[in-house]
Amino acid sequence: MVSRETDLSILSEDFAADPYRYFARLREHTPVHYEASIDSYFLSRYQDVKRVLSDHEAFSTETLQVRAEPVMRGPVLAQMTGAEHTAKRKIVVRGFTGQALADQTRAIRANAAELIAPFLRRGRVDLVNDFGKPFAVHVTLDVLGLDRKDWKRIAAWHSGVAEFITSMALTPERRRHCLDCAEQLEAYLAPIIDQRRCRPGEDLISALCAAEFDGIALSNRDVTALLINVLVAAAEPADKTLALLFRHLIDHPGQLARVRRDPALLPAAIAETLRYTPPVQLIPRQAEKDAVFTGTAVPAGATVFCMIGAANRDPDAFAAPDVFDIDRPDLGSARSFTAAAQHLAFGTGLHQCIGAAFARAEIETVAAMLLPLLDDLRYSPGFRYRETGLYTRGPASLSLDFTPTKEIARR
Ligand code: 2IO
Repeated sequence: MVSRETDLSILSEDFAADPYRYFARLREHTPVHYEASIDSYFLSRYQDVKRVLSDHEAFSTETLQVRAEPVMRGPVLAQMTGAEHTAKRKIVVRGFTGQALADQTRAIRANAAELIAPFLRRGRVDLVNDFGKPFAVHVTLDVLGLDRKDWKRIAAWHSGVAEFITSMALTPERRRHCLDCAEQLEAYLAPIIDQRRCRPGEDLISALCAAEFDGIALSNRDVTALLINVLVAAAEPADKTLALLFRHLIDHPGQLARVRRDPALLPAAIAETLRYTPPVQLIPRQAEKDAVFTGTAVPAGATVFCMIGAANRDPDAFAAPDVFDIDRPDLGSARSFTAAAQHLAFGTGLHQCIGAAFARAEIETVAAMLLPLLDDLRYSPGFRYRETGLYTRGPASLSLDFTPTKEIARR
């Protein structure tokens, strides 16, 4: 199979405008697509992506040393293996399950109510920029026990960190900017970490400070890296997922009507949104030894990108993959937020997303709150839908008009 000769570049403007147009071609003709300018291989078939993510020995997360560590100011969970990974992952999981998750659900509701209120009478909201982005950051700050009044500064730093992780090529100026953001975020967190060590609370920062690995407390560097890791991972994909869910439901009025009538269908609608348009489109790995995929060799040491969007549309894994269908039997929505998920939006294997249950609770809670408030949902006149991003991808904006429900009009 010829894999190096192709006129398609994943780094081109055409691809960025609508990657979904190219996924079938990639899967069929160049399932191992080599991108020379960044010396990386892109895998688009479901089975190949699944294999790379499942075999963490043959395909390591070594890539994160250059892609994440400089802005995380230390090692992130996905970089770790063995006993260290198990122990530290457990600590973070505890911060996102059980009582912690119940408290977070309350914070999700409070933030959603507060942030949507100013838009209700107007009958118009940009679900990404007016609501989704501040909502995602507010919720994350509550989870970490950080002060919401600092959200704009933190959001700006977090964007710089996310840009570093998700860029294919950075100019020296952008690189400097991203590293600056990371340094400022680290400096902001340092006194807070010290303070939680002295006076612990119920938040995740205190839990990380109190935790031990091998009988030794986590260092400030470790705590900082895990905090920035959680901040980026929780905030970056959330507004995208929410906006994509609303987009698909508006485009499928029958399914929207059913979800309105029966909010118990929301988890299936969210899972199908994640399959159909995963907000995290790429997951990088490093081949630890020579590998072969459908006849194409990938050398040891190579960077391999798993194309989650393409894998989730593979007809070998999902029937009629290009149709948005909350009833699809092959989705198994009950397990779509667990290790048994068939879609790959949360990755799979050892490093599968630790925040999947939290993400579900967050999007389900906010969607269940918003839908009854926003009647007769439609795109604002003249609105042009546009998605951006190669690594993480979502709507640039989603301007919606709605009829305020009678109850709101009376307020
Ligand atoms: C933050 C890409 C937003 C993660 C990453 C360095 C590690 C890991 C992911 C997701 C989403 C981010 N990778 N979250 O793909 O923690």
